[in-house]
Amino acid sequence: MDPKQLAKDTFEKVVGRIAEKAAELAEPPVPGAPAPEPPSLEEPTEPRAPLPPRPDQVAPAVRTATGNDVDAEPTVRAQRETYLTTSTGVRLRDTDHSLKAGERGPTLLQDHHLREKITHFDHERIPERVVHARGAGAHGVFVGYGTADTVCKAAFLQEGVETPTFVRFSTVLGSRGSADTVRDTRGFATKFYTDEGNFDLVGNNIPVFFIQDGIKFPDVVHAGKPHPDREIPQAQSAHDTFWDFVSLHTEAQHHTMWNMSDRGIPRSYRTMEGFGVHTFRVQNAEGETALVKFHWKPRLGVHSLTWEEAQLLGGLDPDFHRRDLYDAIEAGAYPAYELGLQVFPDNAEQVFEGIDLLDPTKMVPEEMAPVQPVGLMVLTANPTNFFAETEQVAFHVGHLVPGIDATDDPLVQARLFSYVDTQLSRLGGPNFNQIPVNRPHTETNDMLRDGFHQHAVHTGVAPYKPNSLDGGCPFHAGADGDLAGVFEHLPAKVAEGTKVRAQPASFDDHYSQVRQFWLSMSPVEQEHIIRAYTFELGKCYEQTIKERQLQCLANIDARLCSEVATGLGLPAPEPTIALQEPEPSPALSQVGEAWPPDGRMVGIVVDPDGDLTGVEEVRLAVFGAGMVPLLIGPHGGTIGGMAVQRTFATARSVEFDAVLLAGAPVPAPDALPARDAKAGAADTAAVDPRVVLLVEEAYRHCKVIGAWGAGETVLEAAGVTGTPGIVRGDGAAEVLEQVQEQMAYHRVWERFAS
Ligand code: HDE
Repeated sequence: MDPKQLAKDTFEKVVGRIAEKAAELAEPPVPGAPAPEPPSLEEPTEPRAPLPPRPDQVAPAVRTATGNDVDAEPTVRAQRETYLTTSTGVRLRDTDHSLKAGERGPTLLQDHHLREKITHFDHERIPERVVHARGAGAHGVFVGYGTADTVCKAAFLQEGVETPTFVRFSTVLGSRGSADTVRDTRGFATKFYTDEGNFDLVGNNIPVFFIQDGIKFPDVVHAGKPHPDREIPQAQSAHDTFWDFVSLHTEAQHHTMWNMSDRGIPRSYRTMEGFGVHTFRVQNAEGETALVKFHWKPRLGVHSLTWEEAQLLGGLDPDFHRRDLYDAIEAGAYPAYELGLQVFPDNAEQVFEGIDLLDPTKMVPEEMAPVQPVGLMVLTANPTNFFAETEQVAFHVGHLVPGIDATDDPLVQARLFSYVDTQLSRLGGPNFNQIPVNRPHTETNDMLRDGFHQHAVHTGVAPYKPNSLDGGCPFHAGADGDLAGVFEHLPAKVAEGTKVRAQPASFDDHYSQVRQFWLSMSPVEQEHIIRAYTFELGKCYEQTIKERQLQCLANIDARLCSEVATGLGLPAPEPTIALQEPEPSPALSQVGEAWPPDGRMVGIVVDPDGDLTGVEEVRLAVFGAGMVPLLIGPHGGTIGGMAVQRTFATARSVEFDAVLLAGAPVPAPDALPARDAKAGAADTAAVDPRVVLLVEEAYRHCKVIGAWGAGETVLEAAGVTGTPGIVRGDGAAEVLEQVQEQMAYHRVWERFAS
């Protein structure tokens, strides 16, 4: 069947099932909807059972520590008792006063409840991930198309097989509390709970990496993290140690170029590609092997923020990407990604068309090896508890299933060691695979015993092999001749050689693909890259580092180098290598294609005295088109019976993909500069100045703006008349239709100054 049709059918099948559940809801699922039972104003006097998870949430499946299926709802693990107890289930009468020797006397050591409460609190934090500390997770389902059968026998890729998944998106450099929209690489890690055991695809949103050998990972991370003396800057690459390293260690230049491009500031986790980066070896049912690279293609296309949006969001909504992911799922706009494979022959050299497949600083352009779709993942539910799921999920590149194996890429080889090692200290012992979110959905029999937080209650006496006391169990899988579902490393010839600390000569080319990326960008994207380098290097203190990086840019492209040099006030050096002229790869550019509007955020400015019928009409139409309407009014509560999601005080243009103007609201009572800095010229303005600012910014950030009736006067007040991406019309429906058409291109690209 045609892959496009397969993708459509799969998406509709999964989403249709959820839609049936959502139909049971009384209200459309606007993000931020109140809990099913509103809290009482007074402190409650009667106990009631804890509320169930919200409709958009699920918890990990209920499995025993050894992977056995338990026929129970995930809430069975939640606390149910309505009266306060100790952690050992003893009911308590008072948790507000410690036990003292007299009302004014000293606290007694005997007070177990006090000590239990405080001790547990003291240990609530675990070490954050050394990289990728900041993340957001979601549950999903993956459906195989069966198209991978010719190269890979993994069961989860077979046609129609549904596999539960858990995904964690992350930034790399920042601490747990850092902002989401910083310029950085993003992690895209997926755990597939397959029928053959867990498969983890622990990838990034950039197809190449900074280093070719895992032994350099601590170096690149130390360089990117805050300076060790003052611990600044947080979650940024715009500082001396980062540029010091990448300008000396020039194999990092390719990844750095991707970081400086719009890929470094994604609009949303929903509009991000994912890449397995390394080449993997796969095997089909006939035993034939091939080399592959994994790709995730977002259904909504690749889309990024502008740098100004990213910076504003860092202050206005540091949780922007998290919120966007949760809100989209809550609103029923389920993020979806197609899994694809680039397939290469498994030849002895492990080279494809001159590209060394073991060098993780190189990619294979899609024009040379098309990405072949093999399945679709839809993210269907938010986690119920951040810590239990998103924080405790433990990925590992070594979690492989039959038919998929790692290659000798020296980066993945080091990763195979690192992930277990880091979980040991992060999750406090070796039993982290027993944590609910990590438990496989297959039964385990691993002979691993004891250790901190052992949840399994093993029977038998012989967790060793060979044994006779437990009847020789567990038997080696396949001992009965049935090799189905048995994992074996795939046979691969190892080149004979001497023990060396060295790398192949093919790893020495650090620039040709960087230049190819640069040449593949549209003029707008090239402008963004020039500005990004100029900003980042402009934040460095050391002149030498800037000069050294300019030398690297000269080895990529003369114009790029000279424009950045001008911004830095430095001379542009000549290249030290002969520049190659690679074929551009159009697939690398984000500009030019049209994408479905699903889940895009549409801000609707409402004037209480304006066209409320039009607002109601357009709100439902936005929902109907799979987008999320957010009403922006002069005050909270409701207007014309419709809930207001944002006020002029709380809204900022950066969170919307398009803005609709349903009226021209006069300055609201709180449009006072002393209360809201955005309300600059309130005393003289005819329209609330915060609405004018919203429109000015939406215009500057090249978003589509639609207006009808009195709304058109706001366009005039903001001075944004008659240019591309401004839609005017007689009524709401007509305007929305055109707005939606233009939103398909993500931005009004023509509006960017060339
Ligand atoms: Fe990771 N990486 N990494 N990495 N990585 C970790 O594991 C490491 C690399 C990636 O959401 C750590 O559990 C080494 C490439 C993601 O939980 C740690 C090397 C790619 C995540 C670790 C690499 C990644 C991590 C930190 C060089 C893209 C977040 C906490 C050999 C293909 C997973 C943890 C999550 C996390 C080590 C390079 C992706 C320390 C040694 C290349 C998405 O084990």
